[in-house]
Amino acid sequence: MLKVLGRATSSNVQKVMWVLEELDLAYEREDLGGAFGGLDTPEYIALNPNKVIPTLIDGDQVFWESNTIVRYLAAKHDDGGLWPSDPADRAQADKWMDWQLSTLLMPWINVFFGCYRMPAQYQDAAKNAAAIEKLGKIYGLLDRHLEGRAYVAGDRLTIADIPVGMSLWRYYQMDIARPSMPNIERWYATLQERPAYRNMVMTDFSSLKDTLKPGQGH
Ligand SMILES: N[C@@H](CCC(=O)N[C@@H](CS)C(=O)NCC(=O)O)C(=O)O
Repeated sequence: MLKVLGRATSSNVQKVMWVLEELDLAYEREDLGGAFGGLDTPEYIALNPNKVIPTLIDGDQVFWESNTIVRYLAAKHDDGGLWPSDPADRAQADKWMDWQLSTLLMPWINVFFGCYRMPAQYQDAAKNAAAIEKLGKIYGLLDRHLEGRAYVAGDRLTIADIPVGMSLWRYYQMDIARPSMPNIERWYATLQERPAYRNMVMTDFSSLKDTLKPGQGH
């Protein structure tokens, strides 16, 4: 059976869990990382030398990097569905997964860590305001892309929706200023109707609040 190593509150674990549930695959998950610890053991480092989560074990194969795991599960279990078969369609989807890592991730982390995980008394208001504005502009690019599109890479859910879609739940839960983004809001509403998204992404992450110390995070 597929085995996922990583706590359910991890945003990167959530991408994997969303796909597993979306495809109705049998799996087990073990809590590791965060307050659970366990990433520094020789056993875990042998599986994932980066000492981060998630790690996926499928028989004698071990995978890490959440977007890679999303691609692997989609390619193996949903060719033509979550995994676009046509190379051009697949590259169009793939680019939004790379965009999440290369462009969206750090601004998203700066806001999530700066405004939510850092206790209020240590927050830097000016830095947070700049980070929130920057993140809104980056999401604006995705909002313009979604004009006339039901999903990120066309008319159905694909791998393209998973990393960026995952990021929205926390973005819209935080008490921050957000620009009006009608296309993202429409798409986000459709994601929220999916049981897999509701069960795996729209979950309580309050255990992460106020968990950083000054100097951590940015
Ligand atoms: N690029 C990696 C990043 C993994 C990562 O940074 N995971 C975080 C959780 S979201 C982690 O392991 N943090 C340490 C911890 O949870 O203890 C991926 O996408 O899988």
